[in-house]
Amino acid sequence: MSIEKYLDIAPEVKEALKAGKSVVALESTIISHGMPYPQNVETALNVEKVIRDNGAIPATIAIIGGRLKAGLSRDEIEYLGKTGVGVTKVSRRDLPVIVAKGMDGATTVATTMIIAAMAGIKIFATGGIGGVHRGAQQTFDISADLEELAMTNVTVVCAGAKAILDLPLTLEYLETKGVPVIGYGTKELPAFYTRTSGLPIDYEIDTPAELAKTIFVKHELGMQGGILVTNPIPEQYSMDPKVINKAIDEAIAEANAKGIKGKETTPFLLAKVKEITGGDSLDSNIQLVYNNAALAAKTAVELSKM
Ligand code: PSU
Ligand code: MN
Repeated sequence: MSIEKYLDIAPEVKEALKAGKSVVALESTIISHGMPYPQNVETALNVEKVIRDNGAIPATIAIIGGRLKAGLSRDEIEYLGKTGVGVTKVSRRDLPVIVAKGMDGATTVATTMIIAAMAGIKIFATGGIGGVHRGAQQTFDISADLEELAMTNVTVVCAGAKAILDLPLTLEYLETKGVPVIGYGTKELPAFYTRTSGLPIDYEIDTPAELAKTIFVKHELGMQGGILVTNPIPEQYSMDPKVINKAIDEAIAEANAKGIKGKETTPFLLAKVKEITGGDSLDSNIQLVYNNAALAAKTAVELSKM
């Protein structure tokens, strides 16, 4: 069986891959569940442009009518953004069911990595990853994104993780799973809305060429699994840590009071934080995605030279 039985690679993406040119994958849960309409669609289209401006071809990933898609049309992006949480959020465990049923799905970091790897795309840019939730000692709520980073050969460029998660435990988990965590221009884990969580990470890399070399070496060594690149939000868009941490604490208290669980937790917290900060957090969120897309594209360009 050829994977094309299930996977549609957009012609432009296919051509770039065939020619050994640089391609950057993008996720779709960030469009449907991570941001409100119409900013989500606007951001999804702009982020593709940022990737082009930096010399690579974008491939936004989703599931449409049961087809795995690497590269979406404008209409498909518009549809996912407008439908929002009405589209199924698809992580690893959901993927085969949604395909078998011929349904639509927005792909999380985990599922975007799976489909990117099937298509032969090595780098993926997003905002924040899922991780170990606060209170996971009781709830066992650990995002499938972390397991995926342990096994699937795709480099994920993010702005760290939101403090809706237990960041120290998220780093411990990644260490156990053997996932290299790299700070781009920093030795401290960025906390999404702010440039640092104060938590040390082992490796700092300062150029796209050096990042590409690390990806290349890992591949040549035949080591399975991803690499997590954490790229701090640009200074001018970073938020006041007091403001954002208070909003996050309130959001978590409300989620607990309402008994929010499972796959609803992350989207609930994202929406609540945005509501409490009156949209400021959304602006920061959008800007850091552009910043990650630019870095992923530059790294993909360097990687294509190797
Ligand atoms: N964190 C964010 N923004 C997001 C997500 C996480 O700051 O949009 C989305 C991503 O798609 C991520 C998913 O893969 O939530 C994680 O969900 P869960 O915690 O249910 O695994
Ligand atoms: Mn979860």
